[in-house]
Amino acid sequence: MNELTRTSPDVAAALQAGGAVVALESTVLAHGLPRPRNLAVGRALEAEVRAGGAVPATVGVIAGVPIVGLSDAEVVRMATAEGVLKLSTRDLAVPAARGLDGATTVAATMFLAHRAGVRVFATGGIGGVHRGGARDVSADLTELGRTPMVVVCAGAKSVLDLPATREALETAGVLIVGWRTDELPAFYARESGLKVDVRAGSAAEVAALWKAHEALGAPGAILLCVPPPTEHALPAGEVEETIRAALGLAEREGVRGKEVTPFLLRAVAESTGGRSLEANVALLRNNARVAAAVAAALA
Ligand code: PSU
Ligand code: MN
Repeated sequence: MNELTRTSPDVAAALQAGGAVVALESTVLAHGLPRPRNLAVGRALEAEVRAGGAVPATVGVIAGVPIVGLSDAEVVRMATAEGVLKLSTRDLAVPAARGLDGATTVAATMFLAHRAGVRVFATGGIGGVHRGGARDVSADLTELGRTPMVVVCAGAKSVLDLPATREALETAGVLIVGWRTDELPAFYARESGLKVDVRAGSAAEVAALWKAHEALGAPGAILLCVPPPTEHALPAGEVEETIRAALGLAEREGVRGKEVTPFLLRAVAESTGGRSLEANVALLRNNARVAAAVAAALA
């Protein structure tokens, strides 16, 4: 790492010892989940990683310093402060130059965590190709194509164009691995009708894939897609209906750019009476558990 960024002492020590470390993002805390639930979830994700025998490294920018391994006080700040920026990789210079706080998306989290030496990262759903004619494509796809890490997710967020996102992942050179499934999960729902590239049945299998990927010097990520837990997953048909309504609302209100994803997640949570929020939290926790197991298998 360079002098602009900081790795917390416990994360640095774990990496030094070749131990298991799991990166976590902060945009989901600052912008993806409602307050005050967001803070509880941030802490719960770290606890899941620890329970799985790995060290959590939540990533974010505090007063201009990108940090891999936020302290609890810094996680609180991400979850409660006003005006926390939403940062993709291209944005990192802005808070760094101006001393501002910012939450890192999948892309920026990968960029920082990889440079710190972290190999496994857990999130909820990655960004991707949005529906409609705006040609809104998340920079998560670009980063996934160039940064070698195991990224654990529940697929791409259901609000996206999933077939187009799947194609874009292929073009970017991202291997899509299904965790005990042949079907790409669809974030809130377990089914998408789309296939993964390869199935893995255990953390050891994922670790073997990763080791081969690394030994080959392959540039991009391995995207490990874990279906949301059955008890909280929403039926695919219901998800589709609520998303169409949310997209119509976004269109009418003229929502654009980086506001789109948080807006849609909020709208879907409202129209499902909070059930989509429970699915989101359950899949985040589940992904943290799976990521810890993968990190432990790699350590
Ligand atoms: N997963 C969640 N909730 C979220 C996100 C992921 O369960 O809010 C965030 C991630 O940080 C991801 C971002 O990188 O949404 C994508 O935003 P955009 O579509 O604007 O690129
Ligand atoms: Mn976008």
